[in-house]
Amino acid sequence: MKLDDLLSMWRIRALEEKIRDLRLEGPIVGSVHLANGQESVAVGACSQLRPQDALYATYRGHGWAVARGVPPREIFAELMGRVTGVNGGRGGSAHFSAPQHGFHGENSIVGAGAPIAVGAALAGKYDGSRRAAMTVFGDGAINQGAVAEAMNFAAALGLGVVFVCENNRYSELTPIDDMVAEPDLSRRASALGIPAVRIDGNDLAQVRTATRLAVEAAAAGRGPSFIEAHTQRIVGHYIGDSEQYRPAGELERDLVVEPIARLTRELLADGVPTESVERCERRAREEMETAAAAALRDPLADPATAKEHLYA
Ligand SMILES: Cc1ncc(C[n+]2csc(CCOP(=O)(O)OP(=O)(O)O)c2C)c(N)n1
Ligand SMILES: [Mg+2]
Repeated sequence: MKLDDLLSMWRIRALEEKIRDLRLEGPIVGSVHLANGQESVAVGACSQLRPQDALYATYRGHGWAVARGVPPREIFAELMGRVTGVNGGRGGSAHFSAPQHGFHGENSIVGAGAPIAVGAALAGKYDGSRRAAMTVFGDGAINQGAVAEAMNFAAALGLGVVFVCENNRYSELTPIDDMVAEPDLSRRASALGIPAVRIDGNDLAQVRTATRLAVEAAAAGRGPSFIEAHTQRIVGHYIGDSEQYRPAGELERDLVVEPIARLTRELLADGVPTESVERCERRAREEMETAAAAALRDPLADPATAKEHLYA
């Protein structure tokens, strides 16, 4: 079970490290945001979602898509503008979606997923699906008006929204202490009447428990929940970020507690053979190399179709 979790997190890490290489080598163009170090939040939260539940992610969403079951080959192809991409190469790194997997899209507008998830939960009330609509956003996004409005509306109408705030302590290059006076972000939700918890997002068990309770509440018609998951990104905000803003020693500390290092230590302490632990990384990297190589062989999307699927 714990080995499966390690493999799931390695799949995301390996996918994103391959994406980084392809971005630096050229086949991927444009702005790319990686979530190295935050994998446990995506893996733990998505493990509790049911097929009918809807997830709304951000530009830092590749791992959430993988955790929701979107095939890596289609993600690589999407980021490389290939016709076989999950959106035919139109969405790219920050804007792809796969509703057939309950992955209703990334979004580059900070905080914009929250009101959309509220709409999905409202629709779920009318269509009888009682879907949980999960929206994941960052500690910076919580200061967006749209997020506050979405939380209040969900609370007032008792809608089944699961608000997941990934608190990685930074909004782009700005540390959280420069943005808020109250470090406990969950109090924003409590103040609006939403049950809220703060958890260690590096601990898969805590992520699973908090999400299970939130999804159960949504499915039972008991309204929204808020989860503040403490985490860290161990790479830059975007590929190319020189990370000058990091205080000395911070990254070294984060590399000790980040979820893959943490679970690896736990497994070895439990007596799981080193070989079994190392096989997870090897297997994940092999899978991603194969998926990326296949996507690279696929044809580029035809520019003549660029205006298809556009609505204005
Ligand atoms: C409405 C809006 N304002 C500003 C930006 C520029 N921007 C892109 S990412 C980002 C940081 C958001 O930080 P956070 O919500 O903590 O998420 P993280 O990047 O840490 O995952 C900002 C300000 C944007 N994309 N959209
Ligand atoms: Mg952040």
